Amino acid sequence: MSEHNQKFGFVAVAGAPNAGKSTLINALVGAKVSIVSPKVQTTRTRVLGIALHENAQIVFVDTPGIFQPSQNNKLEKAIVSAAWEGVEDSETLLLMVDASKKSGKATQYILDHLKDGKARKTILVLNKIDKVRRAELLDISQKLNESFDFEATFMISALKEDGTKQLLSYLASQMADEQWHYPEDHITDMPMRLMAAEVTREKLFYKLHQELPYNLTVETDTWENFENGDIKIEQTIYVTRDTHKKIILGKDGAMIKQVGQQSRQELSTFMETPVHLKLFVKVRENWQDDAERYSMWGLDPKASS
Ligand SMILES: Nc1nc2c(ncn2[C@@H]2O[C@H](COP(=O)(O)OP(=O)(O)OP(=O)(O)O)[C@@H](O)[C@H]2O)c(=O)[nH]1
Ligand SMILES: [Mg+2]
Repeated sequence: MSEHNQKFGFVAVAGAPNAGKSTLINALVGAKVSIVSPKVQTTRTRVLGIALHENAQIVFVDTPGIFQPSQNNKLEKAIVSAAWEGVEDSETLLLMVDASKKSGKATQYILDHLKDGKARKTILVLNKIDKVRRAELLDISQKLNESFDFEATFMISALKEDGTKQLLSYLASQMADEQWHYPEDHITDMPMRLMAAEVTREKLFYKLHQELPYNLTVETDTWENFENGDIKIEQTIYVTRDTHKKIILGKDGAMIKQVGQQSRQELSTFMETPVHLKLFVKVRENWQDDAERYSMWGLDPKASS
């Protein structure tokens, strides 16, 4: 690619929890860079996913879902604050809406904030159209467009990759004439140790229920590259209560074994080499108060919103 006709830009993706933001970014990048789960609040920090389309390099900023954090919950406040930062920094914003959801409260909350902020190109993306009737879709689109001045509206299914190509080529056409910021083969800026911890956290999200997924965190403690190419990774799952530890271990350690197998498989595929993964579970009642636990995600433990 000649450096003279390169295009480049950042595009933030924001919306209510579970709207499908991470699914969309993975589809546009063409690889899994951000973990996905059926539960809300899966993404905890800003994740960059870098996509190429013709002469354009587009850096997508995945953000945690925006919601009203509970008064005394430090982690929730830090997560939502990271999401707003992603939005504030962006020149172009995709506002993602789950069109199959009845209540648009979270979206309205975000729009009200956007109205007060700086001028930016905001594009409405109605997602999950595979679950919604067309008439309903047009109705949602009309209502949202009446309440906010969107640059464009797209109706897509991130999961089925329906309409995602059109969205990507539209965004590419909007990028400025600017040299690429990343090498051609870069798909994320996330450090591998964090990425590996995120993969394990995703597997736990699928297996665990109720409040448990939100009360745990995963960290990569050691990472060893062997001469034969194999990788050995040790990770600790921090939980807040002994009962949670028991659930994660499962009967005779069956649960943690399954989680370990699934995570190891995905990591081996991703890194194209055998991965040996060892998981530990530790109870640390107040990990949500440890500044150290936040720094690996680049989250601010003192965030106030
Ligand atoms: N039917 C359908 N499901 C979708 C679509 N896009 C995403 N999903 C599902 O919606 C759920 C949430 O997807 P995520 O990509 O994790 O959503 P998110 O907006 O990143 O969520 P948070 O990180 O928690 O804010 C997952 O179960 C996805 O498989 C879609 O187009 N159609
Ligand atoms: Mg997400």
